[in-house]
Amino acid sequence: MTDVLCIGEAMVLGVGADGDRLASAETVHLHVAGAEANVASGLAALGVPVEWWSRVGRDPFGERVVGELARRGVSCVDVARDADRPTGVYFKDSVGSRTSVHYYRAGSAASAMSTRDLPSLRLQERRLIHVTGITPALSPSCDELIDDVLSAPRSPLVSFDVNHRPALWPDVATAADRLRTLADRADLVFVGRDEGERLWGTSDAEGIRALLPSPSSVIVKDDDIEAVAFVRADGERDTIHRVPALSVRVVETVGAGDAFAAGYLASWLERTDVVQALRSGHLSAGLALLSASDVPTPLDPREFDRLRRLDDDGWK
Ligand code: KDG
Repeated sequence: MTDVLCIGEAMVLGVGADGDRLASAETVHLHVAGAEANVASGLAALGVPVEWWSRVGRDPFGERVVGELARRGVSCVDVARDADRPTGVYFKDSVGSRTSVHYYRAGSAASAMSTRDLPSLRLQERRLIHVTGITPALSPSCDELIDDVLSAPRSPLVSFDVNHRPALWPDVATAADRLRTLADRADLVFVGRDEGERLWGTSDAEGIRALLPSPSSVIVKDDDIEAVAFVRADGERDTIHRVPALSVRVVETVGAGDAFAAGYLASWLERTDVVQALRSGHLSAGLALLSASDVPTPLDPREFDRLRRLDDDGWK
């Protein structure tokens, strides 16, 4: 049993070869992606023992998802196989620097995740559970599952990445209300300034923190500019930490947020200071930006450790 459990749908991802548009590509490369599985992969790459749980179809794509995640070092021991529903699929289509996302996941095996699955997940025996705002949008039973995970009496801490995916919600107002309620029940929240603007009409880091007052940590990301962490120890006021992002030659942006969460959480589990955790987040996100798939280009863990420990001058 691992200390960390990531719960959420993973899919097979298709991308046109050589950046070709899907409308005309003759070759499509297949990868495995899904926000929570991406975080699990990022954690495993940094040496953190981690399990991923979801439901997949009893089909070749389900096999591919589980096989690929296991190859990345993620434990998939209890993943449920569903003979009646397929594994979800999605495609990314890149046109210049813009990427559009096309989902084929309605009615997928993962959309049948429910509170009936909870007993087998042994939440109380974990140190950290990671979930995202994608799962509650997949189906009412998925929403109920995440609600229960966030309401469980806490010995495990729960981290929640807001991950607003407009295509999965009926409208912004529904998403705004639900995602704020769920996020405010987590212990640690990741949210982008752009999401704050879209959902709650504020892109200001302090304003977003004010809307999510309960979590002990709220990390507000501002793309390639910086990340700000609001961290509160019991009963105390927030301490605020800001770390600038790295500038890299971007290949593709999808998955960078998950990589950031993985980097941050890996450091946080080691109880490093907050600045180092933010730097780990940026490093991991930077490596994901260099990759056309949704997960970071691997880096030797010792080199990763050296980079995140650089002093302020070295970091800039
Ligand atoms: O954060 C990246 C994810 O969005 C991607 O891997 C696919 O899980 C996914 C989703 O629902 O968009």
